[in-house]
Amino acid sequence: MTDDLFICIDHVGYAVLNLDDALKLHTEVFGWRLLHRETNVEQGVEEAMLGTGDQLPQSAQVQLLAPLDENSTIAKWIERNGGKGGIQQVCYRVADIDKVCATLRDRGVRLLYDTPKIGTGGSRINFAHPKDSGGILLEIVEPTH
Ligand code: V0V
Repeated sequence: MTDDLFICIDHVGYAVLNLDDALKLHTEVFGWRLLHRETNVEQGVEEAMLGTGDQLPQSAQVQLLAPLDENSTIAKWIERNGGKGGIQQVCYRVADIDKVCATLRDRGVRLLYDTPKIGTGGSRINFAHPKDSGGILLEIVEPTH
């Protein structure tokens, strides 16, 4: 057991305009394998997780995030980015999200949610505000297994 806060980079999240088009590019051209796909209404996204293994969680996956509607945080991000997709977030994997969130709060980092929300595959997620993490939207995930 170490004192490390984070285990590894879990995934990098790409905002995309159309999930099927982006999937075609990232699987057929770049050769990633589609590991998981779901709609998360609370987060306003249709998402796909890409990796090299057969099941979650893989190290350093690629997550494609398409907006469900114009109110989605992803739609707002794309609009602010001149109507184009791009890297919207980086996600760090943790073993105990409640403990890590408490430590980050103690260190002055504002987290977006008081308690974690549900993310990919039933995982528990929270986000550090970009203003407190060097301008990068930082997601923290505790996978289900
Ligand atoms: C906004 N800002 C960003 C940013 N989004 N900076 C870096 N990366 C981003 N992705 C900056 C923006 O330019 C402003 O800077 C400032 O933050 C506040 O922006 P705002 O317009 O006032 O706020 P909003 O409405 O854009 O909201 C920003 C936040 C929002 C971060 C609060 O995007 C949010 O709630 N995100 C967390 C949820 C999320 O991203 N869900 C989709 C992924 P200036 O102009 O003031 O300097 S769902 C997911 O990852 C799942 C399901 C999963 O992994 O399992």
